[in-house]
Amino acid sequence: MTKITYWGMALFSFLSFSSSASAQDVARPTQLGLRDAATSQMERITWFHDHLLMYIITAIVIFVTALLAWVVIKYNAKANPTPSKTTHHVMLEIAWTIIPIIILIIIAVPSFKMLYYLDRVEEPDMTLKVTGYQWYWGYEYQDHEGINFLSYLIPEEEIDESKGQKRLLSTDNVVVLPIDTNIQILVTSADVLHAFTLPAFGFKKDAVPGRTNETWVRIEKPGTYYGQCSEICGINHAYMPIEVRAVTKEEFKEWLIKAKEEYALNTPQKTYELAYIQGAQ
Ligand SMILES: [Cu+2]
Repeated sequence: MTKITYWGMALFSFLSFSSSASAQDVARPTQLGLRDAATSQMERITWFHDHLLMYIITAIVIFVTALLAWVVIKYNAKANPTPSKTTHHVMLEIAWTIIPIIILIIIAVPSFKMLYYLDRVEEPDMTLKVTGYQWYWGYEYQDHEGINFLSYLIPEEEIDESKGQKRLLSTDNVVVLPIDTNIQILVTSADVLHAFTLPAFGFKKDAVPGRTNETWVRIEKPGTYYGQCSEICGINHAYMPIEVRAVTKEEFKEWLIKAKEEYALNTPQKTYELAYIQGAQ
């Protein structure tokens, strides 16, 4: 095989691999960079990292490396036997104070804008309450007659790959959410600290007992997305994954009808943390 065909095939397999991975959010072997964004939040985070920070840090690294090389070559004891006695240089001191300040302002302005954007949404279309337990997640659809269920990891020996299930990531009860909807997400815990994390959605929120943390998402692409608890919470910390299926609004309505029957016997989960916070306000 010629070299050109080999590289052509490698490129082709890379391109087809990366495009097929967007429907299912799983980390890829040898992956570089962030996961494919599924929400407007993650798109902004990706832009901030890939198109702003990356250019700035690359320029700084090249500049500092070149400066060091220049000093090593030009001012070593052999090349420069009688060193200069200069200790102050006003212009240089002003420059190395002002330039870093300008760089920090260039980073800070879009960074703060994004933090406020990610923080909360004024009028959410629906609310999902997430509760962390040792070691599973509880979900409550507060606007949909309180549909609620618990979600456990599917054990490795029961994983059915023909159904697209993934080892250590698939759960028995999947969270279903509609796309193009502003979804408020309330995160709390019933026992110890957990963290609710979904890389493709661009959020990671601590689940704190007795406290309700808030975030929101607007999912743009239908698909299955996976996340994991991201706060060491005990022996089964690695075995409480999050599986979210994003569907169209019509499919979500259909799912609600089924879910109401399926989870009808579930009693409401402990909501005292939320009641406490609301009562205190
Ligand atoms: Cu946990």
